[in-house]
Amino acid sequence: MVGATGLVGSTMLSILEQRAFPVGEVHAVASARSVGRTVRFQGRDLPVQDLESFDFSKVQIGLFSAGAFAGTTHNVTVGGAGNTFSPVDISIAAGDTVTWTYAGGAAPHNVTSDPGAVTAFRCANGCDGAGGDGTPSATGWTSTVTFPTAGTIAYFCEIHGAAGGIGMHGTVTVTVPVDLQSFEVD
Ligand SMILES: [Cu+2]
Repeated sequence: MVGATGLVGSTMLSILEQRAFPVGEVHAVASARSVGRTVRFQGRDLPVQDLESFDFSKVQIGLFSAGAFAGTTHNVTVGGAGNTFSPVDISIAAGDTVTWTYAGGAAPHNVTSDPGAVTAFRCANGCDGAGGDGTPSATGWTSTVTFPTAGTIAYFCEIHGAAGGIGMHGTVTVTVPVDLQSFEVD
């Protein structure tokens, strides 16, 4: 059971218990930050094992609750060297977040997703529709967006760029974690 300490993972374990699913051995697997915890199953405390080092060759059935993993934060510098984003293109895993930081200066900047983006945003001093204001600002700002869905999201600064990769622009490529895509058992 991968994601065993999350709400979905623990519920899946409860259902296996209730239905008396025939299992020889259950392994509770989660991200490294959950190692040291235990998960209760059929009256026993299962130690949580680290996903990174877990040997899947010893299991016959794998159940995944990938949403149980908290995302990683990726940083993009805004306007660090001219009217650019750095790095221009980043690849992240679904559920990760991107934080854009502008130190402030002469030029106002913001980040706006291209029309039709799978995850839409318009951010500077916070994000529109989320208690903030995405209007380009020359005063230093930091904004964070979470990307739950796989896809490529192009974005731009409304002052120095435009949709379609013009001028001051960047992309966020969101993929499902490779570890989960490639999992298979004998
Ligand atoms: Cu700009």
